[in-house]
Amino acid sequence: MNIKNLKIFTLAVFILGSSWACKQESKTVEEPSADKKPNIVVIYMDDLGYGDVSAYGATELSTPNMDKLANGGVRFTNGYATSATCTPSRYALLTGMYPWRNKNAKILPGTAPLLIGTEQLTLPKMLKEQGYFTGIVGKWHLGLGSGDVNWNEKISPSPNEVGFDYSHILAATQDRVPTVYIENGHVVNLDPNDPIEVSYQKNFEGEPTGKDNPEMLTMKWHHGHNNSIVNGVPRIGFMKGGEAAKWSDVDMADHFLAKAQDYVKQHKDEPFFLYYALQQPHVPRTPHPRFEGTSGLGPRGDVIIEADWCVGEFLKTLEEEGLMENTLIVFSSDNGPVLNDGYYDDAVEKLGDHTPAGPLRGGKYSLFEAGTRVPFMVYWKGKIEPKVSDALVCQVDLLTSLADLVGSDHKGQDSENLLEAFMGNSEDGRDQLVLEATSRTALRQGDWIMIPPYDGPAVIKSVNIEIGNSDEYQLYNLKEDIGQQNNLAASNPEKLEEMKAKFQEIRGA
Ligand code: NG6
Ligand code: CA
Repeated sequence: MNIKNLKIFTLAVFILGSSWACKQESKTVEEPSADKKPNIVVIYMDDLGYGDVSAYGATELSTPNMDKLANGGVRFTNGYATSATCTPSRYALLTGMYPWRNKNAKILPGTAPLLIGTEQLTLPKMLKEQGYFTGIVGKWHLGLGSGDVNWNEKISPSPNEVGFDYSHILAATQDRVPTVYIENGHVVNLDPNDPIEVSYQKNFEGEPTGKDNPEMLTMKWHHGHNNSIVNGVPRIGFMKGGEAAKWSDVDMADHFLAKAQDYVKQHKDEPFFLYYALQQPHVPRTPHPRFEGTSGLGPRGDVIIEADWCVGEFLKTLEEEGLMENTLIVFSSDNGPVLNDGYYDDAVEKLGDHTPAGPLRGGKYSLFEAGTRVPFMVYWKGKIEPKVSDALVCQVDLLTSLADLVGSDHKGQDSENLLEAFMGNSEDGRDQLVLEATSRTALRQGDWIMIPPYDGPAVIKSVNIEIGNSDEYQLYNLKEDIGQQNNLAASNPEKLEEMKAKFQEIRGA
């Protein structure tokens, strides 16, 4: 090869080489985006009932944005929280484990230690392992620290120690102290010269309370809720200091929405998981003034309209960022509805024809259906075909199902792989499900539910909800009797025995 030929040869090699490199490059750019893992968002409501969403039959209020998810995705008619109260449902959602396995999984005070062990498998940990950035914005209510939290220092362990890269939360509930936001373990806007103290045992000297200072209240308490007063609202628990850090109740929805939107914008280039846990329509119901009176149903209706608006704004952000086709969205609620949950807020008086539980019996705190059967939909633009599914699914199943989706082998202890049902490809859900309400449990199996006898009042008078207690076994066929009016325990002893045996097998003696 002479010099000239060598030059031509070198040039040819260079051109071929670089076009090959180019192909390689375009391949390496293309491939990850072809199997790019979908973003996952869980939008979780607090106390939203089966009948509170228009796509689930509500006629007295309209929830167009929730409906968009329900009517554009899989809308489950048999979708359950594990529990009829907040803490246990959230525990199950995040750990894939039945909450009754953990005796502390009950409604927690704001000072409770972290309920999830830092060594435990969690949904965000599983996703983190698969390369996801993970975040929570909103209500936590799973405890913080290891007991005796000093709110003026870094709070640990917190969501950040159980799988979340980012957290911006309220510690417990909107009606419990401390009434401050906590970001990555630090109270937001805390003035070190005005330290926060919190107690669920006794008041701090000289501090006003709902009980002793009714003249300071803008919202009256009905039962409980008569300790420290923040923004005119009497709360559960006592708090002192932290003036600059206290949240504004009417701005809470906007506050969490903005954090959720920022989170999406910041992490749009990596697969992300967001647990967006709204506070509505839990008490105290404090709609922003622009939503006041919008439902005609009083503050409970107004905050549902407000929450629906938040969902709409959040979806807009996903759309604007071009993320809709690559984001799977799960929408649900932690437990069923309650009207008067401790404040005089017109929820009962202005209810009109609205039926928060839809056709279901009971409500929050109840072993009857309305306690745990909740709005539940899965939406993924372009990937999931709209459909209504009767498959029996539970929030506890999300961990194992989403693990399958993202290529992880992890399985939650009680979490079934129902990915095909969640994607709308199959009507096969669970065979059975143990439901929990204030530490009592019942068994759903196929179309049937068996509620064992429990002591205690049939109705919690303060909230006016039938909670499922009876001296007798109760057995209902939910397909024929969704309102649980006909107890078939006496007329169908075989089914009853079969279910008692199954229940015992799962729950232990
Ligand atoms: C109850 C509260 C109720 C609500 C509930 C927790 C009283 C009398 N009632 O103890 O208002 O805060 O706890 O709700 O204090 S949950 O949705 O977070 O489980
Ligand atoms: Ca709740």
